Amino acid sequence: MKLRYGPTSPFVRKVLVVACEAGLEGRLERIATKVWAPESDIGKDNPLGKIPALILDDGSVLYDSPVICAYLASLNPGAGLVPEGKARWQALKLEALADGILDAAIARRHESARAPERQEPALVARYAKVMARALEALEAEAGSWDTALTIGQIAAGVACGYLDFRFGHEDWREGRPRLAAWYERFSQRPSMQASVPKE
Ligand SMILES: N[C@@H](CCC(=O)N[C@@H](CS)C(=O)NCC(=O)O)C(=O)O
Repeated sequence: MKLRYGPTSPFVRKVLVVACEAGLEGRLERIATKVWAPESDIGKDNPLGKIPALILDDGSVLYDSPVICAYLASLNPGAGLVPEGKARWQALKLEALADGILDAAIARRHESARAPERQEPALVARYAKVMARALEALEAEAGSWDTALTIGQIAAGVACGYLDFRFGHEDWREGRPRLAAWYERFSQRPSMQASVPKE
């Protein structure tokens, strides 16, 4: 399998952590991809022009990251990353929540990077509010995460890692002691240590 990859993308990182936790990392060949380069060919694999995209051995392509993660998890169901029954929907919902933090954080960075006269402060404030609210939702359940590892926790850990990487000037840990303590442990996992984002 080939992964259209970038070293700073949190969605790619989520896929890498899932692959590692499922014991599949050795089966992923990374293809470095610059999505923002005008000459980028990512569109031939993902019409949405985004990474990650996973090229399977039969040449077919999977995107976006929740689909790729579910696929990788299905190759090793014993790892339980996408559990069965009621726990499945809790795990997938948690993944959606954490991915939503990333969507808002990335949109906020793009908005903040515009020339000051072209920025929409109301939009930046809205993204910041979404991030804060979603972090509160993570804090509310982080105390129960030290049991079985799921795709939801992986996504939550990747979101926390992205905030450290791109929003280090804002302390997401402040007032969120359970999430902070959980992330302290989670970020030590070999899968997380092996995928720390690099500029
Ligand atoms: N929902 C997508 C989001 C992927 C995404 O936004 N990837 C970013 C890199 S972190 C990207 O490729 N952006 C290029 C663009 O938006 O055109 C997923 O989960 O895979």
